[in-house]
Amino acid sequence: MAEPGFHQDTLPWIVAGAQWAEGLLAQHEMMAALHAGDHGAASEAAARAVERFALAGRATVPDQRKDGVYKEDQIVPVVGGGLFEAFAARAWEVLRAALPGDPSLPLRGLPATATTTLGTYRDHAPELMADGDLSTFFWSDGAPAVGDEVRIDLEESHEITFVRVQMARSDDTAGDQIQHGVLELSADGQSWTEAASTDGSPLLEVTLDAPVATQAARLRVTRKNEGGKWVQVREFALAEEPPEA
Ligand SMILES: [Ca+2]
Repeated sequence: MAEPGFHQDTLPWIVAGAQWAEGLLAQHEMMAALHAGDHGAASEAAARAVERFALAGRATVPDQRKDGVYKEDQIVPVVGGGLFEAFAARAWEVLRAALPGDPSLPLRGLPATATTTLGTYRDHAPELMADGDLSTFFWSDGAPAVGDEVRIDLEESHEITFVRVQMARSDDTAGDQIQHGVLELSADGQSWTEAASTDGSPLLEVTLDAPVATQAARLRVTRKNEGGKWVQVREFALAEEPPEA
């Protein structure tokens, strides 16, 4: 393409597409190694896939704002129309079946039911917050009001030490999310104790000092979103142990 401006404008998507491809190829190697019974090679390939997917998930597209202010690195380049995420999620489940303790596996929260006071946009149903799949997400059909919440109820009470809420489309780029909220835990689903609050990041991760008997958790809106942003939640997970670093 003999058009330098076009190349420059599309470069973030070209680079992200290449990183996705490298990650998916590493997952392919991972599955081939599992098939051959070589767990060491599978684990090594899985770690490489995690690295490439993390690179592909970075915000590398600049944003020319309505106010005319140009900002670098504001938007995650979306490539593959969600198919790459779907393939990656399925490949991780193949690894989980063979090597459930592999550190590259995405954290899977304790079995839970997800609900919300918010309306649902299209088929982005609340249960997609707790299906262990980062490629699926709940999406509200409007901006949240003060007091709205997303909530999960565990199938049974657990002593938990770790909570992770993954909002918007990536862990490191703000988007549709609860901008101002408190994370609350409950032993009985009735009375609540504050455990943390949001800091503007789409990723809310909390490691508790000591295990807390928990039946339910919710992220409750305390102030309106700026810009009338809606809410996306890819996963809302509780775990007894934090994932390995
Ligand atoms: Ca999900």
